[in-house]
Amino acid sequence: MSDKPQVSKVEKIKESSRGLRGTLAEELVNGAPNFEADSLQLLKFHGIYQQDDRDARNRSGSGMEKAYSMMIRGRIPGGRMSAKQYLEFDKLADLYGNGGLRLTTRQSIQYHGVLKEKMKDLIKGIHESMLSTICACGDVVRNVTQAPNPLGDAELAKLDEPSNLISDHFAARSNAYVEIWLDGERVDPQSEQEDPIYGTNYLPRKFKIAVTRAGDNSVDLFTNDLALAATFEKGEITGYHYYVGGGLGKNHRNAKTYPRLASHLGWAAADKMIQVCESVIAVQKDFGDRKDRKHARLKYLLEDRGLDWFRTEVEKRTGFSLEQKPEPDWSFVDYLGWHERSDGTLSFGLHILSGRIIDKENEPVKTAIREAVETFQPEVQITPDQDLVFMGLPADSREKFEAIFEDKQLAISPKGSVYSRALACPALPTCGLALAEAERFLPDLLADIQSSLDRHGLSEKPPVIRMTGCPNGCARPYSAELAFVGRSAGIYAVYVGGNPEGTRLVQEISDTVPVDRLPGLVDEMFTLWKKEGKEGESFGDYSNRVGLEPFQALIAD
Ligand code: SRM
Ligand code: SF4
Repeated sequence: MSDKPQVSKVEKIKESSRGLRGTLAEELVNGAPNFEADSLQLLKFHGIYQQDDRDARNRSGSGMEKAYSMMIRGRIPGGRMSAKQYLEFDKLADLYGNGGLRLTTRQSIQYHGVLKEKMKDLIKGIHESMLSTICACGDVVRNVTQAPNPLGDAELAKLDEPSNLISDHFAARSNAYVEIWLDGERVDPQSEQEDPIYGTNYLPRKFKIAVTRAGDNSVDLFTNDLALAATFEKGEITGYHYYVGGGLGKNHRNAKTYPRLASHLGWAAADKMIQVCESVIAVQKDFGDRKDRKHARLKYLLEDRGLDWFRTEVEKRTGFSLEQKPEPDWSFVDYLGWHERSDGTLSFGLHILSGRIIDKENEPVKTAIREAVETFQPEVQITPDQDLVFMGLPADSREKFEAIFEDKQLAISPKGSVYSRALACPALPTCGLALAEAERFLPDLLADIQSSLDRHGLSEKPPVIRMTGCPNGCARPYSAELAFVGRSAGIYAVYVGGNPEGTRLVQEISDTVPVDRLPGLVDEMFTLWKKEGKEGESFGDYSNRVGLEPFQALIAD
């Protein structure tokens, strides 16, 4: 008989957690700076990761205590916030975090550096702003992403409702969150009704949902477990195309783990939306791998059993067939800069490199954004590219808005063409899984890449560049045109061949490129693209057409 456990350790922790309670309430007040190992798994369901400052760890060497703090992530469907909510989030960062906000690739906001004793006040503050952190992490449906709507497009505005509905419907129902963080009345877990969606073991792994309009890929929908692409008639949503089984995480040199783009499941009428979502999630809940967390995402179920099997299982649960309509064509929609909205007001899409909103010496970005929000009281929307769109600015506000930034010597536009769509994950020093730098190294790398583009006369068609500190793929490197993924300190895997629309995966050139070699390598790749690229051909399309060999030869030289 095999002595292998039937389910992973995390499964047992969830199962015995009494509705995500565990010993969190007790540990919260035990005076220690950190939580116990099992509790770290449960904290995620409440939107919290325990971290320690990796720089401090390096400085201290072995033997010294880790500098623990928490990362706390909001649940903000579609990244939509009122001015009041944004200002509350801004204030909470100063009161309880490290003074900064970090916009994420799923249109949320993270606080870093929150000490254990401040967590409760922070979460209460978020709750008072009518948002929460529930299910922002954990084996549940995470923050729902949604196509940004800078123009006040009436159809895109119709997506607010399904996004909110999905977000609410798939939030865990346990009273634990209210009890632990909001001083709510304690309920006996035994008397609590079992979660109708998640039961007691929740999902096998995290589950990500995106909502967009058919054709608008500003949400990178193919990287989601489940994506809904709305079709419209006379301004009303008629139904959704469903895509399933996208996901990016992999491990270096482990062929059993891989990124995968979502497959088209079919189309169903709008009134069937929750039924289809519930059915897709139920199939993953019933059949997803609960033994091996590296094989537990929906994408592996799709690969192992096939799309037809999956569709049959979904249809068994819905009781109707999904229509096989032709798929939409996809494009990326740019929302940066000034735009006139349908109601005559303006929107401004502010590029924020790696989504980091923090005041630095001579760069008071957080203060400037706060001042702009206080002055104009706009609604804001965080984008899946870690940027911030201000919406509903008065038609005559442009000069005054720009002056807020100019007075502080802050650029209002991206530094160069390659910056607008470039992404990096936080990596060091906060991310416990980081193998190499990403966000902190991106500015230097982009400066080099921009000057290469300028030198070659290619700055009009900059590639989509993304960088991560490990292969988990948080800044979506595998759907970029050119990507750098940390392998170990100072060593990166380099990928090419995606496309600007985000509908194709990259391929790896090499996974042992030293960081100092990156700028030169990119410049040599651009030399080939300039020489051999067809008229108007993007870097991603060019590199996909010619294959890996010419690029690998550059490394071998
Ligand atoms: Fe992520 C884990 C940051 C979007 C795939 N991700 C982490 C953790 C929590 C590290 C950890 O587990 O200890 C990172 C915290 C770093 C820090 O210090 O803040 C982290 N992920 C992020 C964010 C903040 C990156 C960013 O630059 O914005 C994004 C937060 C999104 C949100 O608001 O919910 C973020 N992560 C993503 C995405 C992109 C997406 O969802 O659109 C992916 C790839 C898509 C996917 O899920 O496949 C992604 N994160 C992962 C994985 C690999 C999952 C896998 O299936 O293998 C991990 C590790 C894990 O789950 O074991 C991970
Ligand atoms: Fe951390 Fe890796 Fe995600 Fe970057 S990609 S935030 S290093 S888990």
